[in-house]
Order: sequence, then structure tokens, then C-alpha cells
Amino acid sequence: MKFNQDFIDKLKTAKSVVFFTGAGISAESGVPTFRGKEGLWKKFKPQELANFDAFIRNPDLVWEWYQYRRKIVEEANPNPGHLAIVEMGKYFEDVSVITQNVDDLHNRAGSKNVYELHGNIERNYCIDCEAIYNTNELEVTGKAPRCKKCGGLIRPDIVWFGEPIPQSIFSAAELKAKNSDICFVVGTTAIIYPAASIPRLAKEDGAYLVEINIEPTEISHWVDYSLIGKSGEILPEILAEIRSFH
Ligand code: BV8
Ligand code: ZN
Repeated sequence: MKFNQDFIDKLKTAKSVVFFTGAGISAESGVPTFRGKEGLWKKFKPQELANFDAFIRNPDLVWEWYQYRRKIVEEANPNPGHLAIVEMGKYFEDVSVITQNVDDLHNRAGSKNVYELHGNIERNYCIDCEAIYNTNELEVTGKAPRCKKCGGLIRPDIVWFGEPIPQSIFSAAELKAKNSDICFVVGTTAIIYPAASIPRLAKEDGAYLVEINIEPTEISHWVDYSLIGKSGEILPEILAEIRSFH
């Protein structure tokens, strides 16, 4: 793939790089996105599942939906896109991943500075005493598990609609974005707030914005460079470009 010269120049001078990722980066690992043709929201209604009231109304249904998604995630592997991001970490002073994904694939790929804005499907906590449980600690019963300490309902450690992103994580991610020289926006429709404000913050503070997506999105008209294609193919090509001048 031929990249334009100002992007190549940026790659040569950048010190701090941020990858802001969404469900699209995991699509080639076989994890369904939310709003695509095969998207999760085509089959299920987020308002019926991905929010606290739905969970309280029907904890077993919501828990089972997350078990279904965990199974997909656990059978998935990081793809060349996740792995290229890890490798690129060797060529810049500071590389961070700010992800909206809950699939743990950046961690499993080996990325170090990962900011999980929407939580992680492998982590759970008690809604009463907030005791934390990893999924593999919980027995599979087809029903929402109960806390061993207080008997409270256990929920996925995921930010649902109407819930705030943990402030400490969001503030740290904002700072990384503001201080970045290049902010890659990879595989996201960039419509879910406040997460979707990250690329805008980066750009306002001088970052060079590069979008990687299989189709244009709502932000394509204001990024500096829009690369249309699969992230699992484009990210390794960017890595090869970097290696060509190191
Ligand atoms: C908040 C659940 C307030 C977890 C998700 C009314 C009431 C309350 C809030 C609101 C409201 N109206 C609006 C809001 C704000 C709301 C929001 O933004 N709504 C939208 C619809 C406008 N936000 C919230 O509710 C947030 N909380 O506002 O709280 C508050 C504040 C303080 C104190 C108290 C309360 C919480 C938002 C988080 C919600 N959680 N999911 C789960 O089950 O996973 S959202 C869901 O969307 C996922 O978490 C996902 O991370 C997120 C973003 O989706 P994407 O990652 O972009 O995925 P998508 O499918 O959309 O796009 C995939 C892209 O990849 C596409 O562009 C596609 O082209 C591309 N692609 C596909 N294949 C590839 C590819 N690209 C490259 N290569 C490929 N191979
Ligand atoms: Zn408890």
C-alpha cells in the first residue's frame, strides 16, 4: 500500500502514538461488531440487554447474553491488526491503546498501555459489595451468579448505556490523546459518547488523525488521513512502512 508523504513524515517524527479502537479491529478475529450487517444490535436490542435496568429486570437473560459473547471472545484470537499495534510499540517512545472493546484482545495480543473505556467481559463484580470476580472463577449455571461474600447479584464489568465511564480511566485516556502526535482511529463508528470525544480531543491538541475503516464514518470528513480497508491488513502495512526506515 502506498502511503502519502505527510503521513510517512509524521511516522518518522512522532514520539507519542494513540490507537483509539472499536469493534472493527476485532471483526477479523470473528468477534461480531455492533452496528454492521452481522452486528449484534441487528439480532438483539441494546436497550433490552446492555443496561442496568434490563439486568435488574431479567438478570439471567442478560447474564446469558454475556456468556454467549464470552464464548465468542474466548474462541477468538488477536488478529494481525492487534499484533501490528504491539510491534509498533517498539518504534515510538510511547504507544497507548484506548479501546471501546470489552473483548480483552489487545491485552491478549500483548499491548501494555491499554485503557478499557467500556470495561472487560472477563471481569465481573457484585452489585452490592463490588467484590470482583474473573469469569473463570464463576461456575456456569445458566443463571446470573451470586456473590460468595454477600449473596448479591454479579454483573459483567462493562459500561452499559446510561452508565459513566470510570473517571480515572477516562481522564488518563484523555491526557494520552491530548499529548499524542498521531491518533489512529481504528474500526469504530465513533458515535458512542463520551468515548467518541477522544479523537476530537487529540486533534484539537495537534495530533495527526488517521482513520482506518472499511467504510467512511461520521468523522471521515475531518480526519487528516482516511485509509479505507481492513485494519488486519492496513496496520501490518503501516508496520512494514515503519520498519523500512528504521
Ligand atoms: C453515558 C455496552 C451518562 C457494552 C456499549 C440517553 C440516556 C443515557 C445516555 C445517553 C442517552 N442518549 C445518548 C446517550 C449517551 C450514550 C450514547 O452515546 N448513545 C449513542 C447511541 C448516541 N452513551 C452512554 O450511554 C454512555 N454513558 O453517557 O452515561 C452518565 C454520565 C455521568 C454519570 C452518569 C451517567 C455509555 C456508553 C457505553 C455503552 N456501552 N455497549 C457491551 O455490551 O459491549 S456501546 C457499544 O458501542 C460498544 O460498547 C462499543 O464499544 C461501542 C462503540 O461501537 P463501535 O466499537 O464503534 O462498533 P460499531 O459496530 O458501531 O462499529 C464498528 C466499525 O468497524 C464500523 O465503522 C465498521 O465499518 C468498522 N469495521 C468493521 N470491520 C472492520 C472495520 N474497520 C476496519 N477493519 C475491519 N475489518
Ligand atoms: Zn457481594
